[in-house]
Amino acid sequence: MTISPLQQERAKYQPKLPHSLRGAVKIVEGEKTQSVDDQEDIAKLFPNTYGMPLLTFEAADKPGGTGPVNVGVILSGGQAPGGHNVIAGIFDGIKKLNPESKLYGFLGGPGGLVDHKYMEITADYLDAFRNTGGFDIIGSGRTKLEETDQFDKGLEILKQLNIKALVIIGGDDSNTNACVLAEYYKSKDAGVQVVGCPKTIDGDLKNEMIETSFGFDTATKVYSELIGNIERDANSAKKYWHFIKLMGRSASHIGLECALQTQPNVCLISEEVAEKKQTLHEIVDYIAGIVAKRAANGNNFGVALIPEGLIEFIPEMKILISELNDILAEGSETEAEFKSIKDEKLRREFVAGKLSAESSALYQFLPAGIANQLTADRDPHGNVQVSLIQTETLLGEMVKKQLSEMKKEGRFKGKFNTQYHFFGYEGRCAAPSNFDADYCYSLGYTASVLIGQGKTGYMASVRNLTAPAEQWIAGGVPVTMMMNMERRHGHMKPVIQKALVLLDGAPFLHFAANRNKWAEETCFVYPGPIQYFGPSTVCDQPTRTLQLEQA
Ligand code: FBP
Repeated sequence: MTISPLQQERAKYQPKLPHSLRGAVKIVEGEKTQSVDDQEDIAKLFPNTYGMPLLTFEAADKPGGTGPVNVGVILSGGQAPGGHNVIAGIFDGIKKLNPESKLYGFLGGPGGLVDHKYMEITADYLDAFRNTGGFDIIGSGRTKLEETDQFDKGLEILKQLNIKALVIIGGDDSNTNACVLAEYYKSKDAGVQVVGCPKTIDGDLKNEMIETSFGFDTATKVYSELIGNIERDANSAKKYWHFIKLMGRSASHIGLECALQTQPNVCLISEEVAEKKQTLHEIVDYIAGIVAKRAANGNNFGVALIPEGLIEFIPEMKILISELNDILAEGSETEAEFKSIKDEKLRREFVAGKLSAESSALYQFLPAGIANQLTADRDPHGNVQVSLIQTETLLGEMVKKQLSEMKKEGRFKGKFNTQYHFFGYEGRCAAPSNFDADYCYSLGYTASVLIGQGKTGYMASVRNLTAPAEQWIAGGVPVTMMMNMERRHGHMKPVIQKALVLLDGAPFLHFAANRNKWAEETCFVYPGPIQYFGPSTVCDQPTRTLQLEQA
């Protein structure tokens, strides 16, 4: 197989570990924990794994040997840079516990456990994946491990392979399910520990003990490089407004981090839109106002960042989408009537006539293409597929319409030409930055220590991340500590709280204090590509979000 020169050099990179993980490790037990909310309910649902103490690792004098331990690993959900290093950390960690230990990977995500699809990860096989992006070492998938018959099916193969511990690398939902699985196996005395690792480029799995999810650092650096390149192009040609949608299913952490790195003219934050109950009109007005102001200064160009999840945070759009879901519900009379109409304009008129007055007005205000999209793209449950809506085009087209009105009134005298982009998949499998390479390896290594100590229902935690890696604090957090009860599909369920952008947090406040200047002036910053070799000030910097949070 041909590998790039960078990959060849990168294969030699030895990820940095916290001091406490470099030799023998001692576990220090902290206070007993409580869930963030709904303590009584969560305690009842997790009688065996609730209330466990926080764990911190310290360097020990004597190594504590164990017998060989077989471990299984699963990659769950969307790809995030660094996943291969988590697996490398687990592998090296359990081999250190005992060289006879074995690591099995379940193939294609959680489904691999249920369907008994697995492979042994050997040293030779693993070596080619060290410090590389992607999840292709064993593949990933979005099957949800929720049902007891899935757990029982999984247990069959775990027993067959003599696996004593399972590491689930995933986001908030996958780690919630990992905890449910830990509780189930413990209640059955199945002899299988379950440990989680915090993954997602979206950055929305974080709290006091999990400072960031892995992959966020690399993905935002890749997007920021691309945004910086576009900013420079915009500033050179001075003839386009670029509307860039950025991945992040719901929270706007990615958009905010990229804005902090690149200082664009506009960056919308979904959480703020929801908090201020902004309408689509108001958002369009806001952007059009900035375009007009810049045009008045002779700057007919700019860059606007739009978070992927925005639509669902605009209260009136949420209502419209839910009404559309009802009108076009699978098998309903209205759906049949809608489908019998072939002409798109007539279809739109039909839908507008069925909506409430407010939603109908909003629906008719949308560009025709977007209105069509809202009734065309349905998921298997018949719901509008919000992630497929081209929000960047929606906003760009609406701003164009608004500016032509303003032109008639003499409030806009410039030009407005647009380019549209969506950055998401471009960043999910990038070669991990030094930060992610080190952080992921440390997380995997931490998981192996938790396994060696017989722990279950814990998530690997590595903190103090703005300090040099040797000062990072490794340990374990009981997953139940991060939980509360939320309504999901009509039922109250225990889940890990999703971390949205905090409007009183330092990263947002810094952005809010500067955005007007960035809007009117041209303050672009061009971060350039991720550097893997060179001065630490360039190669080892954590995200601006982490720096501001921990300043
Ligand atoms: P995870 O939450 O599983 O890490 O995935 C996040 C994400 O990358 C989102 O940013 C994006 O909306 C989604 O996955 C895309 O999913 P898919 O890979 O299924 O297209």
